[in-house]
Amino acid sequence: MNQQMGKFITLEGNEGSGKSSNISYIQSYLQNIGIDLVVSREPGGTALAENIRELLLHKHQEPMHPMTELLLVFAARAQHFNQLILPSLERGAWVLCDRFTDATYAYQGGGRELPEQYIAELETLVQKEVRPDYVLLMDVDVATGLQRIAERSEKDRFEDQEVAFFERVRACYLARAKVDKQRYFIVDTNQPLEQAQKQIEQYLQKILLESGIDG
Ligand code: Z5A
Repeated sequence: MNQQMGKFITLEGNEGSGKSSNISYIQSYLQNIGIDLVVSREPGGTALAENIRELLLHKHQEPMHPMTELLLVFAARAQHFNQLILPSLERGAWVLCDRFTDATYAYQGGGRELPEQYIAELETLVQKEVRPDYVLLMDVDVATGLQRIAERSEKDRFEDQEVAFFERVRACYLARAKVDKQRYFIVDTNQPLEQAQKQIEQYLQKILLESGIDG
C-alpha cells in the first residue's frame, strides 16, 4: 500500500508581518496533537541551500541581476525540495515551511517585476506537480511592517528596497490569496499577536478537519 503524502503548509508574508513570531506557535500546536512535523525555511533548509541563502541575502559590491536572483532562489529550492521536502511528504510527515514559491511570485515577480511565466515554468521544472496544500499568509500594512523591522541593526539585501517594492510584494501576495480561497488563509497581523494567533488557530482547526484529524 502506498504511504499517504503528508500535508505541506507554508507561511508567507511581507516584511515584519510576523512569520517568525508565529511559526513556533504553529509548530507547537501541530506537534501537541501528535503530528510528525518537519519545520524548515526558504531560501535554505539544507546545508547547501543555506549557502545559497547567504549569497541571496548578503549585499555584494556587484549588483545582483534579477534573473540571477530568480535562478539562485530556484537552485536553493531544487536542493531543499529534493533533499528534504519531498522525502518528508512521501514518508507521510507534514512539512511547515517559512516561505516557499509564493515568495518568488511576490518578490521576484511582484517586487522585481520579472514575468510571472518565468516563475511558473521554473516552479513546474523543480516541483513537478507538488504545491503547498495550505498557505498561511501573514498580512500587515507595509508601513507598519517596515516600522516593526526598523529596529534591526543590519538590513539584508531585500530589506533595503524602496517602499514601492514592498507594496508590490504585498499586492501580489493578496492577489494570489484572493483567487484561491481554498488553499490561502489570510491572517491579519496588524492586530496584536494574541488576536492573530486566535485567527491562526481557527485556520489550523479547519486544516485538521479537512485532513481528517481530530484536533
Ligand atoms: N525571498 C525571495 O525574494 N524569494 C523567495 O522565493 C524566497 C525568499 C523564499 C528572507 O526571508 C528574504 O528572502 C525575504 C524574501 C526573500 N526578504 N526579506 N527581507 P526571511 O523570511 O528570512 O526574512 P523576513 O521576511 O525578513 O522575515 P523575518 O525577518 O523573519 O520577519 P517576519 O517573520 O515577517 O517578522 P517577525 O520577525 O516575526 O516580526 C517582526 C517584529 O514585529 C518583531 O519585533 C515582532 O515582535 C513584531 N511583531 C510580529 N507580529 C506582531 C504583531 N501582531 N503585533 C505587534 N508586533 C508584532
